[in-house]
Amino acid sequence: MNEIVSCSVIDNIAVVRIDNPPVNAMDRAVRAGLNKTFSELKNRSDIAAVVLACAGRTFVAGADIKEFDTGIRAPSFHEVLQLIEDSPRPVVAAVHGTALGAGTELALACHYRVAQQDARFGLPELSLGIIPGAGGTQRLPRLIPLDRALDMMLSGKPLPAATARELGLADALAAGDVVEGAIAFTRDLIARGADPRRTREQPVKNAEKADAILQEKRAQIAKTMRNRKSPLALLEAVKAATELPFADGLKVESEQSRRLVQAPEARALRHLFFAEREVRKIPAVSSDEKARPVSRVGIVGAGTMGGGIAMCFANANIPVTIVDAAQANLDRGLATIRKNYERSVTRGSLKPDQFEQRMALITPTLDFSALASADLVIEAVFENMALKKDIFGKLDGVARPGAILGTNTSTLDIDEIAAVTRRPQDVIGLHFFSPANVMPLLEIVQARQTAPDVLMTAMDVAKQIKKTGVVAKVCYGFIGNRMMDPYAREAEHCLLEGATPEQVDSALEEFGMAMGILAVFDMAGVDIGHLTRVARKHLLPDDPTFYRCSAMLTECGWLGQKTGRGFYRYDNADRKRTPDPETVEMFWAEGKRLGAARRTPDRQEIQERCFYAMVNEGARLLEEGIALRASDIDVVYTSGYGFPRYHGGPMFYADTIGLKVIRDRILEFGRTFDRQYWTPAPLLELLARNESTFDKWDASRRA
Ligand code: T1G
Repeated sequence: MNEIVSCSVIDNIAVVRIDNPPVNAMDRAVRAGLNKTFSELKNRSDIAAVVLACAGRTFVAGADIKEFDTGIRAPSFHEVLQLIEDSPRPVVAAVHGTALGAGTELALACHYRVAQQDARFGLPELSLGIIPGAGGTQRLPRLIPLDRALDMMLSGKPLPAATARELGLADALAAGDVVEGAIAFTRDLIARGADPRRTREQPVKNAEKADAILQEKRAQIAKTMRNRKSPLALLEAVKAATELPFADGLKVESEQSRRLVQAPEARALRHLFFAEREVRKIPAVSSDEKARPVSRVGIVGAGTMGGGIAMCFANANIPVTIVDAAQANLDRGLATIRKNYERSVTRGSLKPDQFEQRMALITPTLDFSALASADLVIEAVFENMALKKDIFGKLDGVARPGAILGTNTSTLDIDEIAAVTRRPQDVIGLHFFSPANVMPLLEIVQARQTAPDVLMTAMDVAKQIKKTGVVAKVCYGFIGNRMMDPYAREAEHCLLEGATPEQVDSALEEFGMAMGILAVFDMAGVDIGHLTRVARKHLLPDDPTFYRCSAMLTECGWLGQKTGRGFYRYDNADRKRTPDPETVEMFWAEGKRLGAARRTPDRQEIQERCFYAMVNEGARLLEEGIALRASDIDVVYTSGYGFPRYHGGPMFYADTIGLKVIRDRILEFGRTFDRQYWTPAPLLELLARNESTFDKWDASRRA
């Protein structure tokens, strides 16, 4: 077993190496090892300088996030970083991979930094609901301009090495091995008699503009990071850097960090960090299962979804053949793809040569047999079972043996689709979310006969195309849409009782949802949901108020943005929603006719009815085995449905409210509304009675 922190000497240069796989997280063992090593080095007169490097794939990628819940034991970050910064001889950081969080802070405490050309520096702590807690808020603005330092910490976006070099965060770039590059750089320092250059002794760059810069960032936070505490705490710490001596500024940073680390926002974001890695672990698939290679992909259907899915693969440098029955559809589909890429080029997120390279990877054709060489074919045609069955029947004859056949259906029974083929073991659901080239969520739906290696291949493909793949079993709506049903049912029912669409949506948006569900329906088309309910009317509750508002709007042809009115009016070119008194009156009159009690529910009740109905359905999904874990449901909702990450997802949020509170409130709603909707799911009842949580339920199944 390698030493976690080792030291070797080359000539008169000490090379300190951290080796703590998988990402060299700066846990207690690393901190203790650095403490011991640098305590010894400071007394070694034979050492003229030190290079600090990491083994493996990356320089330190942060603190050990698991330690936040167990407590950061001595030696502290500050103790270790101060010891390094106080080193009597120059210390040079050799940075490769992704130096994130404490990794960048460790590099900042060194006197010089040499970066591999493809290395990146980052301070993503805000994505965990905390702020850099190892001096980053105090040292970074002493090396790079204040506004750039704030942008880096507020966005959490990694800084490429070349930019770091331009800004003064890195002193040199290494084209080859970064340790060799750092040693050469260090030799030159020694030859020049260079002293340690302590970051803490540098002045904050353009501190004179601090007030104006902080003011601008405060306004930016108010607009783009509402309801969050960590961004404002970050500004406080950086403000201290511009006004106070280093040691005092460090105290402000530590105080702000302490307040945040156990706050609900940070706990929720830490939960999601691990949940988004847990989703890849599929108990039914043994780790020695081998994924099938996927190097060529076929898409059936050149509509919005088919085109967006094709872009996902082209973006991952995977050739994709897109088939449609009509040339006009292919032309329109390719034109849309081209327009999407052109927009990215205009925005600067895509280079022109990349645009052409990606377009060249997409081959449109009317010839269905062109799919014969694909390793994976994804059907993305209209939501019609007969059409999908026809396509899978044809695919069965055309696709090569071993090819995986995916369907992008969001509502139809995948077992039924698989049954028309002679290879049901190769059939799987791949439910993308519109716009498919943007939304990170991919529901991977395991049909009854889907083979384990097909499931594993789908998870690998998800990672290849940078999607968050979550496994679901077959049921109506899988995980996301199934839980959307009761959530939106309550939103619409509030309208029959006297609430307005604006009251309902603003209650949901004040909770933190990216968009109120009624505005979402107007954007997607009110008729879309209505038609799926008409198609499965025989499965729906016998309740005339059930989604009655969507039905009325569809009957009137008021389908939302595409017709200029739906739950709201959209009279302006910017498609901004405005209240529509006529539809509100129509809903209220219908509610009266159907006997819905006139109640005008307040913000808290709207939130409780919508979210508790969602959570209750989530508990049912867990009981039925449709979702593997409660944390998987949280990933679905924060990746694909605009659920605020700082609440951790519906199931984590339910745990913070308390399952007993939710169960009791559901029973109260059962006494006020239709009991068929307000019966606590057995799992919710059980956990509430045992004063347990969904998180503990997950843990019990991992054990
Ligand atoms: N702590 C603990 N475990 C971590 C970890 C971390 N910082 N980073 C990764 N892991 C685990 C991860 O759970 C997974 O485990 C395995 O490593 C591979 O990760 C004081 C307070 C570095 C870009 O936010 O962004 O420093 O599932 O699957 O896709 O101011 O990991 O295999 O058991 O993600 O190649 C700041 C978090 C911390 C960086 C690599 N740092 N990590 O991505 O692999 S706060 C971060 C990442 C901080 C200081 C503050 C990514 C990665 P398992 P992976 P990857």
